[in-house]
Amino acid sequence: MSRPTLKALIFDVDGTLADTERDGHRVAFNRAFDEAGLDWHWDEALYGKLLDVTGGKERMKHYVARYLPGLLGAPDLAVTIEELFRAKSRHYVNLVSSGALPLRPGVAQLIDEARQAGLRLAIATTTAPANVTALLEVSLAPGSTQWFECIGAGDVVPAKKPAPDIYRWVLDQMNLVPSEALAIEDSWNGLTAARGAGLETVVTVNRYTSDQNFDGALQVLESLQGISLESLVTWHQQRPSAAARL
Ligand code: XBP
Ligand code: MG
Repeated sequence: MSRPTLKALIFDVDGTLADTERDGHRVAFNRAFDEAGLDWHWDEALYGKLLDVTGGKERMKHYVARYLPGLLGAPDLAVTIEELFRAKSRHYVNLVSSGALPLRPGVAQLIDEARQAGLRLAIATTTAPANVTALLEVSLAPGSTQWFECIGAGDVVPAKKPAPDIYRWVLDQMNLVPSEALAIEDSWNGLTAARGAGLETVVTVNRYTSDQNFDGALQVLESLQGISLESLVTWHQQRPSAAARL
């Protein structure tokens, strides 16, 4: 039986394309809290713990439940979180637009190589769509949003990573089976989501995720610097599930 060709790369955004968590989302959350007159502050260490929960609204709800349980019964908590989320998203887009969040090393080169080779590109992320567009347009290239055939982002599926739903949604939109694509992720939550959808996954760690468990990843890398498309194709062909079918 012939091995399925790699047809598509599906990229996570936060922590994978850029170090957006520490220098972007965290800063934007804190600006939203300040603006609202709240004394909440998420330092780097606390934010690392909060990253266990994906999704900004979900992360704030988790923070209240874990650290401020007295507020849980407040009748306007859901509204407050929605307002904070809107403010945080505005601050995040402003930060990205100022050029504060460059892509991680090797990302632009790999995307360029994949485009030249005719691979299909997609995004699977839990962050809001406007955040993805801002990062691509400012930190990758103007117009680069169009390079991605499918952008799965935010609340398009209710269950966020580590649930596999966002990857399943992207595969469905692109009419691909999992063996035809490769996911690129940075975290346990992301790896678990991608593997749950049947995708082989290359992990590129960052400071927040380097100690996480990446059992089941095809490769675990420090970054994508110097990683060629040919390497990805080779790893994809050699994946254990492909060997089992030969
Ligand atoms: C990204 C996230 C998101 C961002 C914030 O995870 O967990 O919650 O931190 O995004 P992944 P929003 O890289 O696995 O997609 O505030 O826009 O939800
Ligand atoms: Mg990520």
